[in-house]
Amino acid sequence: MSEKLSDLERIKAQSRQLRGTLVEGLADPVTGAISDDDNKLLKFHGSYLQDDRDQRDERRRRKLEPAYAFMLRARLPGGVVTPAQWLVFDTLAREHANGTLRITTRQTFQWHGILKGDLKPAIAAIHDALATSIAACGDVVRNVVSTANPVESQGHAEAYAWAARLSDDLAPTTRAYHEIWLDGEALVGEPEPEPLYGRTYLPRKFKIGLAIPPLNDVDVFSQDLGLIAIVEEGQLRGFNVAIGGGMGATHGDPSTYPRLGSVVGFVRPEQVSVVAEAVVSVQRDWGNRVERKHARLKYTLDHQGLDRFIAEVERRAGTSFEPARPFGFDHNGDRYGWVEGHDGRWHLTLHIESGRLADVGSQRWLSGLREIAKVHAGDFRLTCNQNVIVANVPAGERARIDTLVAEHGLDGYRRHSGIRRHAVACVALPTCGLAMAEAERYLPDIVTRIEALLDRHGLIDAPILLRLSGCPNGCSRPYLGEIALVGRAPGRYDLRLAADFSGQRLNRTYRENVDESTILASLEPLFAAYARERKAAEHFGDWLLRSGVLDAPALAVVA
Ligand code: SRM
Ligand code: SF4
Repeated sequence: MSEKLSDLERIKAQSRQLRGTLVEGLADPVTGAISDDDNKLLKFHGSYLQDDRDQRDERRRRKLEPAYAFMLRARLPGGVVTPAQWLVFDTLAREHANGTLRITTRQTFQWHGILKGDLKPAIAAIHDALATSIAACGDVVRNVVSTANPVESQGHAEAYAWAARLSDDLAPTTRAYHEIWLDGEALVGEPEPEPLYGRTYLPRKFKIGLAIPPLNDVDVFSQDLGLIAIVEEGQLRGFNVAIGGGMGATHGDPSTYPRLGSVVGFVRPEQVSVVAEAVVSVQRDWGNRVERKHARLKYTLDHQGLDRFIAEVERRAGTSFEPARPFGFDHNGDRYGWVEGHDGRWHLTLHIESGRLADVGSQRWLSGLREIAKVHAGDFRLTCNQNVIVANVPAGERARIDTLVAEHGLDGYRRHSGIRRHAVACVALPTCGLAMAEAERYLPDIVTRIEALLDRHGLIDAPILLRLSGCPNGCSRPYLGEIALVGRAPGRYDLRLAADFSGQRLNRTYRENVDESTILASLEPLFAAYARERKAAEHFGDWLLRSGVLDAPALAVVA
């Protein structure tokens, strides 16, 4: 007897290419919500229903329905945003959402707190700005990420172009998005075919990221499909391909785990599209559609065997991988401040804590970037570390941008400690329905307390990667943090240590299910010893392994 498919497979199959009863549900004035089935389909359109968890108990007591609102996510390949788009997105944040713009760890924007009646105008506004939210969530190829500063050489610009092209090539083709959000003509008869995805799309989400060594700011080994650009003498020669990365896990279930992508070979630029499509299609056909917990590509590879998977990809692509080319990463963070591009234009990376652009006290980050967008003739780049680059600035415009940055309190990057500049936190409470503990809202406090310890040992400027996630799904890619906190329950986290500084080695659990005082008490002696014993330029994670604090070697990519 065959196993029962997951319920989502039924929902997708019956959805008429992602239509479901979304139109009817959105029009229902009795509730601020939509049905569970439609909510699952809505993800494919880049949105889903949440409720404000801070208000749950109070509203339950008052016998009110939860404080429902929608999260909306844009699809912005490579994180590139024009100033005109920025102004539209900013207006959307203030007029239809909760007054904030949230840069995600996949270099796009999320809006939170959109009421049901505002969702359609919000999506239409994104469309009018020549962007989209289709396939920003759901069992499809998501926003394709790429190194955020693709302007150091012609090769960098070409690599970014590949991110944009893959994003387009692998997007769903259903007209449902136009019908539901953009007043397109309603479907009559059978739904149109989806050549790549078919009726049931992929077994699970699928992520593609493109990195240009030595900068691994996209954490290329956490992607289902990672492309490592090989740029020689400024020219893009092709990509090393890494498959099967992923972060998500479930506490207490060893059949789920974070995994680094396996480097399987090199492809030339003209082979990239066909190979990417072959990887996606094999995962479509071989991925687990019974148990969603085991449906990501990483499990398909581990269950089917890497060699067998590669052979099938080569067969479908009609090409063979060449041996991987040498590459080296030295960093997976962002380079703050101004940097000059190959064409004489300048790029300013600003530190946006947890990616949340809001106006709070003297930190008027949302307004500041709006004012910059009004005068900026280049573009913006969102980064996978939740920061923003004001990109392509002529030398003569730098002073004007610097003034606006300072006026709005956006110049923290000049002053922040090493660990604060390298801290990433997922959204977690109050909007994330899966959060077990705080992350984004906890980051300022826990970093301040860790800074006090670092300062005591002369380490305030030491660059240390800190990642906070409110649950083991790992949206801040915590398994790649030199220090990471992974939420277990309110105020309790697993403390994980000893990833490297370039996203090529997973960390491991050092203390399980501990509170803040235990976290700080565990870190203090390690900082003291690191300050005493570290070699020149030795990173904290590497020292932790060399010193034997963590005895077994963590999983690492062999370059
Ligand atoms: Fe994530 C689910 C937020 C990047 C792994 N993630 C969620 C949801 C949608 C919760 C849900 O399903 O109910 C969160 C919405 C919270 C909210 O209120 O906004 C959420 N994920 C985020 C964002 C916004 C975190 C952030 O602080 O920036 C990131 C949005 C990315 C984007 O723009 O597309 C985000 N999520 C990631 C990453 C990092 C990455 O992709 O580089 C990961 C780990 C990499 C990976 O996928 O393996 C990640 N999110 C997950 C998972 C676990 C998937 C798994 O394989 O087990 C879930 C849960 C799920 O899919 O069932 C999840
Ligand atoms: Fe939510 Fe968990 Fe992702 Fe954080 S890691 S945003 S808590 S799903």
